[in-house]
Amino acid sequence: MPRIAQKIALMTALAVSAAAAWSQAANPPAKPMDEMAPMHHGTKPPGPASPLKITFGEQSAEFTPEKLAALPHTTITVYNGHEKASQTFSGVPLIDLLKPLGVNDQPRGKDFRLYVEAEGSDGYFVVYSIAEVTPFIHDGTVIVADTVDGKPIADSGPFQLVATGEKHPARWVRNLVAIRVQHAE
Ligand SMILES: Nc1nc2c(c(=O)[nH]1)N[C@H]1C(S)=C(S)[C@@H](COP(=O)(O)O)O[C@H]1N2
Ligand SMILES: [Mo]
Repeated sequence: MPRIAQKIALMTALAVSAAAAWSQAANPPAKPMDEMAPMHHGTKPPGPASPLKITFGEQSAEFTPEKLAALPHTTITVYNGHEKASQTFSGVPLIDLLKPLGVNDQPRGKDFRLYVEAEGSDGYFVVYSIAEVTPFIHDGTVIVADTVDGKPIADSGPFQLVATGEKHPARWVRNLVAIRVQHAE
């Protein structure tokens, strides 16, 4: 091989191995699922039971367990895909708590840009779209539950957000302390 061709071959080989090393560093091989940190769970220990605060713009309301218990309840029976068991929760439909703050329970047009953040005392929070929480649009039920199988929601209470139609209980926020209705930009 002429010297120039040898040089080009060597430089190409170096460049290829440098690129491989770079790609290895930038994209380390995926770890198996069970070695991954459970980043989807809250990090703080649950705080003391506090009232549930609901906000929509300037409007807000607070619910103690007694105040919520006095409102009309709905019962849903849901399958907990993690516990592999059916559970019956009773609680107040979320939309019934939002409506008095001015949230349209029959959304149209730009109303569909509203979404709900639901947060637990450990800081874990999830999002539901406004459409998902109103039976006017969605064939599902989202409640602020205060009992499960006829008993207060002990460790996960006093309130837990529970929804029908979920294959995993990831959006069932335990120790629910805040609901914020927000407008997507
Ligand atoms: N407050 C709070 N609620 C939460 C969580 C959390 O970390 N904090 N984790 C969620 C997730 S990801 C799941 S899978 C279930 C866990 O319920 P389990 O312990 O019965 O499986 O609760 C959900 N609700
Ligand atoms: Mo989860």
